[in-house]
Amino acid sequence: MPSNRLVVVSNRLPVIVEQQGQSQRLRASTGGLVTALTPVMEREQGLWIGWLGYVGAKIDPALLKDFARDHAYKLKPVSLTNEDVEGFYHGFSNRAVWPLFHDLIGYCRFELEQWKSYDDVNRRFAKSVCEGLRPGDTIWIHDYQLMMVASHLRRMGVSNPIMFFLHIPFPSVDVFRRMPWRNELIRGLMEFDLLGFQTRRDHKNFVGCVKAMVPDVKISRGRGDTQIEYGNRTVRAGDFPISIDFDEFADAAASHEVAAEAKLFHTQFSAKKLALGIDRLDYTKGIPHRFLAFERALEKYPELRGNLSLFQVVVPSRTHVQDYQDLKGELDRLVGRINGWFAQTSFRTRRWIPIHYMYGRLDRTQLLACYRACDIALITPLRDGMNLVAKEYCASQIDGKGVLILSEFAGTADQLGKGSIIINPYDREKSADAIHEAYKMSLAERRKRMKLLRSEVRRKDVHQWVKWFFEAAGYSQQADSDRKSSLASLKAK
Ligand code: GDG
Repeated sequence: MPSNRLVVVSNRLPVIVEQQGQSQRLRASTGGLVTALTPVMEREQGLWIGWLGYVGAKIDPALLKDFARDHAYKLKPVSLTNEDVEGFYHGFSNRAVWPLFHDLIGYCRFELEQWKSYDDVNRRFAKSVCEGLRPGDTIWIHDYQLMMVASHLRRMGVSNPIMFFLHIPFPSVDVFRRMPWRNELIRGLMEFDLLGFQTRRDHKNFVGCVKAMVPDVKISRGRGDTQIEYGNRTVRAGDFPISIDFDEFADAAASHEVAAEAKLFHTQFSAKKLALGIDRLDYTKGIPHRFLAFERALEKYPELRGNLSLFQVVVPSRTHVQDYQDLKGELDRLVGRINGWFAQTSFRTRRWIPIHYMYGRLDRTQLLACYRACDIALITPLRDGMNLVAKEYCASQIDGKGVLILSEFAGTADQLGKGSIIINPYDREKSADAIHEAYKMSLAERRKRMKLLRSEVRRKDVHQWVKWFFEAAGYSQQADSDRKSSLASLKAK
């Protein structure tokens, strides 16, 4: 075991428990954080602490043992009650922090009981970290559900290095001030040693909030990071845009299996070209705005009718929350209206359907096939920390023919602004023009742009992200030779 063990803490563990009659099975889950951290945890043989995602029956300990053997790192579940899930998760995390940090103040509900539940669950996560913590361990806490964990750890006497990475945006001081417990939160964040944000803007917003709300701090800018002297400690903040495993996506997209699926996929549509949208069901992703822009493009540019379809996958998410149920209803209505209208006006191209809408989840081969087969990707969130789908689309475009339309409010736009067509998702007219521009773009121009995009994603992949973050944290990763020998000894056991 490495002496400087990495302890990752996130709301959810990277697995889903499947109940099969009396027995249980662990399946690796998907999503931004898991995709990014799994290779790191395997390499570091770390410990991952989090919630299993369900209330009730306990997990079979043998399953956790098997997991550690097969994956070279360990899982430690934190249990939550129904009240915790309601107050901490559906409540404060998803009805206060999530909309506020995405600048969507109208969706915020601030409830004292939910804040108390959030703080209490954060304390219990901290307690779970403390049990079995070793002096050399480095703790890395992830995301907006766990912003108070460091302050509880410090109260419990933990002096180990504690790092934090925020996967969603950090709002400006004017927005953050709306939070009734803003002082508690900002001071809670000041108990981390290093805070990582997705973009420069998020990093600057955080520093702006500290300046405005925390008295007696001394702030100085270092090379790329900010140092904040706070009491007898120095807190550092920086920006580290998260990424994907480029080679893994590119290699998998080139496989025979994906190529065959991509070919089959395209033949199922009568349209010459396909635009793709893939999002979790979330009001931050701007899906209704996208549908309206697509509708406007079809109205304004008749040549698109019969020739371009939008394939939109919406992955069910937070379905307990009323705002998400409302969004689902709105999407159903919009698709029905747009498809119904164009079926009436395009009698001769009846086989053509403007929006193919799937409410569900694709398996990995299907996901990669979509990335390969679709001529245009519409990544148009109202606000997004980063958006890994944009990077995955580029990595999977091994023929280099696709066009990326990207919202200026996605964190990815900082890096991929050059090769993509940048839009403001609130501007329906210009978004419609962008769809038309992407549709008629020459092959040479598409190839030139996609080459640029792919080289940017390749250069700054997830391994680079981890390296930058660890360098800033002063955490030394296991050397490759140590890693291979310990993996070999693990497998031999
Ligand atoms: C948060 C932040 C930030 C999606 N549909 C399917 C599927 N996915 C996978 C994608 C991708 C992941 O889920 C989605 O990642 P995003 O980054 O786009 O979005 P969030 O889930 O909101 O993630 C975000 C991220 O954290 C990382 O820091 O970028 O801004 O909000 O990996 O591939 N996977 C499969 N089928 C699907 O239908 N198999």
